[in-house]
Amino acid sequence: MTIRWYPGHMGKAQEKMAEAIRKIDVIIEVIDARLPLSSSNHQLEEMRRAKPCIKILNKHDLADPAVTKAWVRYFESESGVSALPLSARLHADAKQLIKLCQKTVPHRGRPGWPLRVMVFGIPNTGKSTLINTLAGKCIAKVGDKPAITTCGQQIDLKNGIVLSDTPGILWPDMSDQNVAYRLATSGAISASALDYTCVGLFAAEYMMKRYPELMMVRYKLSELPESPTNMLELIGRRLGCLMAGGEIDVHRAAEAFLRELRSGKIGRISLEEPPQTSEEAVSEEEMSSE
Ligand SMILES: Nc1nc2c(ncn2[C@@H]2O[C@H](COP(=O)(O)OP(=O)(O)OP(=O)(O)O)[C@@H](O)[C@H]2O)c(=O)[nH]1
Ligand SMILES: [Mg+2]
Repeated sequence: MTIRWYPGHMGKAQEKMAEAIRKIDVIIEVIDARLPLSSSNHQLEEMRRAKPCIKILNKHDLADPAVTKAWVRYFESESGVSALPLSARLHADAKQLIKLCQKTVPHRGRPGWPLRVMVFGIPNTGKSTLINTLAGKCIAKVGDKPAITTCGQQIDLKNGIVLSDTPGILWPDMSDQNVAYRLATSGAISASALDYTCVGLFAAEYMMKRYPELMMVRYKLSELPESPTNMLELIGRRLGCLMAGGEIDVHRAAEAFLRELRSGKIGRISLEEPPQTSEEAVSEEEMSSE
């Protein structure tokens, strides 16, 4: 099934943000640490007009730590970009971000000269959670489904920083369906725009290849089944997703599997790795020919 999801409020929000960015000093792009490139909005590059950008690899607590390290190196090689892995619910992590904002734009953050920060990102990456942690109170509505925030708001942190919360926006053209399926696996796409069985099969295939041990431990298997379909059936049996008559309900099994994967119950996982630089590719080739 082809995944497409671009509700009307996203286009309108993007137009407003492109205008509002003129009066912003630094952009925080909140991306998902488990799929940093697929969850980066490529439209931002044009919108940000060379303004500094801090990429927050959020939900760091759910991602594979070694892969996240490689992603930080990857993003920091871009001009005007810094990258910081964090968990938006942690106050200590939020403090680190405040310091980085102040270091990035040292000439602002004084009375009459607030440091103006826009928190930007695709749906469900944790923008509102981050704002609440930074503010030290619950100002922005948070929820475990995409498109919780549909219109922006400004928050004065009273420490020289003014934040703008924004609705999560995607892009109209989802021609790269691998990206769309990774987004759906992470929970960034509305359930109404996807088929759980298709996304569950995609995720099961990936997990069987990339994290076979985690799958075997979580679902108490001595070896992996032959196919992703068999995997979902096994998961359905383990989690009790049965129809009347005892047959496995694969749709419910896929939904339950995705819930476990998203919440970290299977383990810390990354859904993609940074593209290799040409130097890395050459050194790997040299090693394998030795
Ligand atoms: N494990 C984990 N969950 C997080 C983290 N940050 C946010 N979440 C959860 O992710 C879900 C989405 O968080 P929100 O803050 O509503 O995300 P958002 O980016 O504002 O979403 P939209 O408003 O829909 O664009 C919620 O269930 C949060 O509790 C984190 O660092 N780690
Ligand atoms: Mg929000």
